[in-house]
Amino acid sequence: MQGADPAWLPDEAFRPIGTRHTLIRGSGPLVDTVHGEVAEACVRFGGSVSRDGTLVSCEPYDLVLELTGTDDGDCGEAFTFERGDGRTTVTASGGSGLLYGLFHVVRLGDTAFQGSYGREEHRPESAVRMLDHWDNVAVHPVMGQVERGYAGGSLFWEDGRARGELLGRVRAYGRLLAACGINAVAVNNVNVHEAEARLLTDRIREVAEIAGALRPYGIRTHLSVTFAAPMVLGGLPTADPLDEAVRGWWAEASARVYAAIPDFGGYVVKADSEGQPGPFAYGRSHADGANMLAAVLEPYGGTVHWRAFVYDHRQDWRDRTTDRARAAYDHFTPLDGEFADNAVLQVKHGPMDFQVREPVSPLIGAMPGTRLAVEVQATQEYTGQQRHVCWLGPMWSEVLRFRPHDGADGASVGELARGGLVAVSNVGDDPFWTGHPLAQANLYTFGRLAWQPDADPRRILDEWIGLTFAPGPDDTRLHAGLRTVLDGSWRTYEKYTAPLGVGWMVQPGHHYGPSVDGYEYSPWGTYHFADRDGIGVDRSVATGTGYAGQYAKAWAEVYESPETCPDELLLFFHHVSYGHTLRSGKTVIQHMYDTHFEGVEEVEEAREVWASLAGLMDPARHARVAERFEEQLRSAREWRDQINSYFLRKSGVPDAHGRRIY
Ligand code: GCW
Repeated sequence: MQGADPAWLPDEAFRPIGTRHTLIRGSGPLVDTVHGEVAEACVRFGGSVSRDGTLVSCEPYDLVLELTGTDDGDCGEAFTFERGDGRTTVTASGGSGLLYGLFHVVRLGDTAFQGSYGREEHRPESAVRMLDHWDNVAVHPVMGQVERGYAGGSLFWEDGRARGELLGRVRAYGRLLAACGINAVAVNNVNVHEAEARLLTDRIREVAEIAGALRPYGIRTHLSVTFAAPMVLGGLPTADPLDEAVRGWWAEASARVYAAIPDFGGYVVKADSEGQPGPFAYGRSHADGANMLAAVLEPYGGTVHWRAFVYDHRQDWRDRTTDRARAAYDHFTPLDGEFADNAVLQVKHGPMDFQVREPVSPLIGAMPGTRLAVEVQATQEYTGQQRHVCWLGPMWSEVLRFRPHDGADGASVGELARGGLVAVSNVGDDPFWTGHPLAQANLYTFGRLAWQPDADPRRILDEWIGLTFAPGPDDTRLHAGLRTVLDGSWRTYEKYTAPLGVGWMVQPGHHYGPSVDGYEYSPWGTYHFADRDGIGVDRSVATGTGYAGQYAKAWAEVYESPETCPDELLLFFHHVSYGHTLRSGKTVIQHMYDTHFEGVEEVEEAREVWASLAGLMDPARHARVAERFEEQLRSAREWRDQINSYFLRKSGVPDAHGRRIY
């Protein structure tokens, strides 16, 4: 798309294919997409492409892309890859598989055409690899066009309408997503306001247009709906999920949705959460609510993604017995086994809300009879809002590799997420897609980890760098520089913002910048309990909220005691004195001072490294990041000085190194 950054699909990435001779066998819509990609590369670079053996060149083919089944737009996402006798061959039984195979060849570049490879089989670990857009159709008075969006306006919606004129951009988005393995997109915010509610009914045509732009890249479209739809759209007196008229209304609405979008993916529902309507109002359970929607979607092969983000957002900060971290587990584990097969319970990866550091949600692994999807946040609400560099690959990878059950043999989170992996999208109508150009790495990494949750995130980062920064004379220096800037950036961010598992020390409302007590006396259940002696939340079973006991035995024991709890989560699980000695040997307060100074130093260094890369890439991209580094550094210093000053004043303990604290 003209004007938009090519991200990880620059023209150059297609040179190895575009200079060669390719044969494509099979037919169908996704095979057409594959053919279009190869043909365009050949026009650009002088190679050739034939279909179904119609030889246009007597030269042998370098690449054969062959569909062995039918391209009916359904599943079939696996592909094989091999190379022998000077020919590279990709086969797939479904159109999506062939498309993923093509992008595999793109990622390998010239090496796909060198040497020989035995037959490799590639298939995604997780069948649903989804992005949720928190995009509003009408500009919301507080949240704007995109809730928690840091990349400009919405790709899909503008001022109350679908962006018809920009559907080319949506198609380009679908192409980028397919190239990293994503196959589902929910196109509107889970907080469903008035205009957005109507997408389900009289505005379904607009959703169908978006679906039409994403379909050629194997992406199914999903919609967030309000649980109160039968009332707000259908004029019924109730939205009780067990009421026949309510069920009938949903069945009819869904029939019309599928008439407009035959491959529609299903509904995403945020119910009884932060003020959204839900089944509680009728004395019904979340399983009742989810199953009613699952039943109406079932005949069409649709899925309901039911979010588990249910907690009391009006709690009294004086009440120390209520612990928000417990909420999802307490609400949902009693319902295990009750959810329909096509009802997926979508769980945030941590028990709170996408903080810089949280333990893995104890719900994951505690509901063996339920299909769970795990949700992460690519949009950087609490991780620098795409003004700070913060590559989240290592965090997500830690979560996905975590084994909730006792013993090393238990399944990992990646394996337990049978209902798929979901990220809140970080994309908007910004020319770089993600505001901060380096935030593209988060989107790419999510897709690749969703495909293979145990993949090494650093290899994915290298892959992203290799694709995005087209070959140049000084590649090694450029790539090394990019790796330095990105690799440790999440830990750097953690250092200056969120010590030892304390979250929420952010400005209320918009969540950018420090405010140590911003959420301390609020109704949101988000406290650090710092006083003159110590800090942290006692979530032990023995003396605290009992949250640690929600984990399987081995982890419950680890988290129960400050002696065994990992340092990085100490203050999430325990209230300790400032003089408490960490496993690292430092005191809590000295750790706080040190990490805040280090964090800022690391930003200064990264900024220098970035400056040294000028001239090695597109100047606009370099300039955009350089400008964001200025803000990151300013903000990191502010964090350092506010956090250090606050805790020096609270504790009265001076910095062992006598550095300047205010
Ligand atoms: O992180 C919080 C955000 C809300 C969001 C909510 C959710 C869409 O601050 O903006 O609402 O989570 O996940 O539903």
